[in-house]
Amino acid sequence: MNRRLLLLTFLGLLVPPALAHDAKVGAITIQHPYAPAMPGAAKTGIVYATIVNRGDADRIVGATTTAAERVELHTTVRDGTAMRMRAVEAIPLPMGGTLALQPGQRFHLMLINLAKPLREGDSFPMRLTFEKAGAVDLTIQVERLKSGGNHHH
Ligand SMILES: [Cu+2]
Repeated sequence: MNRRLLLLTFLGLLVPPALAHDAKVGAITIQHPYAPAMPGAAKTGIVYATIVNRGDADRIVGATTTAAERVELHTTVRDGTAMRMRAVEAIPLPMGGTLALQPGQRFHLMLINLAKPLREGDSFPMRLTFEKAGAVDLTIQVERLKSGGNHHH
């Protein structure tokens, strides 16, 4: 490999756009973190991502962002015929497993009291903290949610 190609690789310029959005900390890869665009003046938002863990079990123990007053770790629980969200202290990440923080799945990240509405095309920073792997800084892209998502708020 010549020096120029090596340099480009190092700078990440050869990484396909779809992969450039991922973040890594230790054995954990955070794939495509995004927030659905919200209609009107919604004061809450959601952050989704797929988290792939090639190491030991870990837990998400917190998240912060400048885009909202606080971030809660949410689980969705069935309550009779309704689905309700509840804040939890941590979201478990199985050893060598994948955690889908996605519409219709068990866990997601909730943005409480947004600084401004989430509009398609915007992005904002978020720091996600794992109990063992530590903190990782993400860029969350605001995207229009694909059909099929039916998260209730
Ligand atoms: Cu929620």
